[in-house]
Amino acid sequence: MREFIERLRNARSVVVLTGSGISAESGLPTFRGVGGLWRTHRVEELASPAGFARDPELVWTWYNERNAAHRRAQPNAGHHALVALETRVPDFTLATQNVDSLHLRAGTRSLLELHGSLRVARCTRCDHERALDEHGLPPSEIEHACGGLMRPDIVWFGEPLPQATWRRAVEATERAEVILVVGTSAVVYPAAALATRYARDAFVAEINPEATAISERVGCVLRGSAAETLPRIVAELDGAADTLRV
Ligand code: BV8
Repeated sequence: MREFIERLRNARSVVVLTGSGISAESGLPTFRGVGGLWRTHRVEELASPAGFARDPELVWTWYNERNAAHRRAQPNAGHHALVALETRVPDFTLATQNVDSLHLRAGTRSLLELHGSLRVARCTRCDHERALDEHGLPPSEIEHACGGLMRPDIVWFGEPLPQATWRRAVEATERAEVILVVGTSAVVYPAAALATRYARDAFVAEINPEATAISERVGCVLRGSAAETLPRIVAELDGAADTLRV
């Protein structure tokens, strides 16, 4: 832990990669939590072009429920600690896999939403976009006038990440001296590669109450929750915290 704090204190370039675990303490279920199921459906099936083509209404029911939960949720101390960290690091980038907009609402400025967000629906045919409010998209509006279907503006399994966003994430990672991985099981690619393949000679630390697919490969594992651990890291940076347990 001490080495991590020292490296973070002296780092010019820092990348933080977050997953759904950072929003757990905002009351949002993690992506594979509850056995990776929503009702009787596997989340990987619903979050795919084939799942949407098979039953667009079912997929919108799932996303409308998640979208409403996102709007009810508040950013937690972990999201706010990353906003504080951003003010202390000259070259800071937060790459999130989450589509819940909580980093944006917390005030993170240098944010890359690798998998998009639920703020917008987009037509599969003409790319017409419309903003989504807390009610999401009613079934009657799934069919667009052009004959296409309105879909959530997010990245599904089997779809490429937005090129420019991904490129910026890789470039930030390749120049980073410290990479902090928070609240992800690190099984989804290419996002997880930011903490391994693209991490070059960065010092990688992980915050997670459980072991993940990359725990054996990182320089420092902080077994704990995001909402507890991140504020203590910022306090330690400011020289205020007592020594952090490993
Ligand atoms: C693509 C949006 C190619 C939708 C999501 C190798 C290389 C490239 C691709 C692949 C590859 N191997 C496999 C693939 C295919 C696939 C993939 O990775 N599959 C996995 C399942 C094996 N990848 C893709 O399909 C990607 N596309 O590669 O395209 C291509 C290229 C060119 C042309 C055509 C195609 C697209 C992947 C994006 C999918 N969309 N989200 C939606 O949200 O509905 S991914 C989804 O998973 C979410 O974004 C989620 O954030 C993300 C990662 O999951 P986690 O966040 O980690 O959630 P999980 O529940 O797993 O873990 C939560 C963690 O939090 C746990 O560790 C837990 O312990 C921890 N935790 C709990 N409480 C707390 C906590 N941590 C801290 N504090 C707490 N309190």
